[in-house]
Amino acid sequence: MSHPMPNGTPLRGATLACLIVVAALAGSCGSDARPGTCTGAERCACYGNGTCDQGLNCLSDVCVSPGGGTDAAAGAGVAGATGSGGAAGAAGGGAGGGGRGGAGGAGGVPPSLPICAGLAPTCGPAGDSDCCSSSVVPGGTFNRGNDATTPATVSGFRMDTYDVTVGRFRPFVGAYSSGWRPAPGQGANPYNALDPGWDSSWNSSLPSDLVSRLACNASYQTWTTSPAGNENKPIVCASWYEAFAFCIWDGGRLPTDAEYNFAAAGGTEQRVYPWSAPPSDTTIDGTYASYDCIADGSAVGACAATDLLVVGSKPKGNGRWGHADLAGNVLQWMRDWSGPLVTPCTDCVQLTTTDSWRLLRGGSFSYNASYQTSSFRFALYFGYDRTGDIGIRCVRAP
Ligand SMILES: [Ca+2]
Repeated sequence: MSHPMPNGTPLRGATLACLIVVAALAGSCGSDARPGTCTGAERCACYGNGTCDQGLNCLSDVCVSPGGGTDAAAGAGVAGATGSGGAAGAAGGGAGGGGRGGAGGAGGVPPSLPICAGLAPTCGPAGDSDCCSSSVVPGGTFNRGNDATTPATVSGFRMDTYDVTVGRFRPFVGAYSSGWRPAPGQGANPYNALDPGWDSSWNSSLPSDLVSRLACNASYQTWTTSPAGNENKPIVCASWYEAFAFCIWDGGRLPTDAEYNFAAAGGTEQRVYPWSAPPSDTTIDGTYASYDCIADGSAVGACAATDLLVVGSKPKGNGRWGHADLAGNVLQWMRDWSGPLVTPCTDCVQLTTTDSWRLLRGGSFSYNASYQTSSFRFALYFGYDRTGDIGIRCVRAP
């Protein structure tokens, strides 16, 4: 598989200052609200034994609704509370076909956790883990690219454990095909006041024939019109717009370059690879990640669809906070444009571009070891934005 070379735009001085938004996270559940009043929308903490009230499920230590109906109601309720629901919100709730459709209503604050409603826990090396699990990445200050000249501070966030699977993408395709679209402003980074979130002008870049677009590469595409053998593989061939739309529909957003770098580097540990222990250790082989097209046991560079593995196949290569496949298997779209690093950086994101290159991170099954480091950044020119080794990973409120 070939790609244009990573964008070589050199670093340059600060052009954009980032602001910190000290915003109360919507729906946080005060301790006095427990027990007995958690509806699934407040992100109440689970009890110490991993249980919740009222039939809610404990997902990543937070109580969430097990069903779509409750979440749809919760999403509508939050939208109403903000006073900014509207026609698009009605469209989101009506077309979404369940909780996440409701969550997508305009003006509403999406639930902060992915909810695998109706999806069996089939991910991970044993095929029994929640495909929508996520874990908190605590905030901190670290050096982007393991370079002391480019520090950044990120606030705590939650990142999905796995790349978005075909099975997880399937209900999104259903909602999308029924007309669901992101509402303006959704998916904004709550910590960055400059991030406007979804731009309504981007709707024109969401194709009406999404399903046919997902067949972008006869060898590597993973989407199937009905569930076949790929449900636990990463969805590939989605454009940046579709990736962002999915994350919004799922109650999250795309990660910033700094956030993904932070997670892959183990924050202040400044790991060379996501699994490096000690952090300076440069060990990489096929037990840590799918790269160099060796995952199927072939010779280096003998690329085949069998190198694109189900998510979480290499737990030995998990990152500091349990995230799978932060390097290798598929690349992931970042929220940022490529170009100069934003400096200084506090919850920063590159929101402007002069060359229309979008940023990706994470290496892929086809790239060699040097592309799997936590420092590696990659970019694609818009218009060349669907490949068989680009996937999706979402982040969300902690
Ligand atoms: Ca191979």
